Amino acid sequence: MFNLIIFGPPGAGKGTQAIKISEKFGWKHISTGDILRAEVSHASPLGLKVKSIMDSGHLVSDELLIEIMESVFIKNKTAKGFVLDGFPRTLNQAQELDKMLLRHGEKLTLVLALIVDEEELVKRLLIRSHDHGRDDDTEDVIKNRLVQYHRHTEPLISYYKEKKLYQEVYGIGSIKDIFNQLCAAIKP
Ligand code: B4P
Repeated sequence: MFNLIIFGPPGAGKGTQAIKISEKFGWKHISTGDILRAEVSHASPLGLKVKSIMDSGHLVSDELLIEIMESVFIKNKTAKGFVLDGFPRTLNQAQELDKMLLRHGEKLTLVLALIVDEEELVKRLLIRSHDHGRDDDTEDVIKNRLVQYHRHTEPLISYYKEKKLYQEVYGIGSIKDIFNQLCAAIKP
């Protein structure tokens, strides 16, 4: 099983590229952002609990995310591979992911990080807010999402570098060129 993480700050293009990679290699795409947004749109008990957290740009609790991840993993255990998009976002999530994979006789294969400067990130998310009206794509919330990224998610870079799983791809340019660079780094 190929277990790939697409890593990067909000707006780096994780979702965009994760969909393309999962289609090309036939792997299961897991976007925690999409899972949470679906719960919000169905107004499920979980959705009602996380809506205000997401709308403010904060991170949803590790416990909830780890629980969601394990249940999706178990449901898709026959998959040839996973593309994790938006998870893990904290050191605790990363450690719990390692433990979960181990419990199922698996391990992480590769972490591919999209490198995009902050000015471009804000620009992209503001364009998306105009096109799709996502509740967390307003300027103030985008700023908070970037703060949360630097505070909680960026430390994962050294975590994965130490494990020799981490590789960077420059994330500015055409979606197709970035996709080709990501594919070149994946050796199933
Ligand atoms: P996510 O849904 O993961 O949101 P994201 O980081 O903003 O998206 P992404 O980087 O995938 O950007 P995209 O491809 O769409 O999370 C949303 C919220 O959910 C979080 O703030 C948090 O509250 C919660 N959450 C999710 N996971 C969590 C976890 N593990 N723990 C705790 N909380 C969690 O690209 C952005 C835009 O750029 C798009 O409009 C796209 O069209 C455009 N784009 C992409 N590539 C481009 C390119 N090469 N050039 C120009 N534009 C490009």
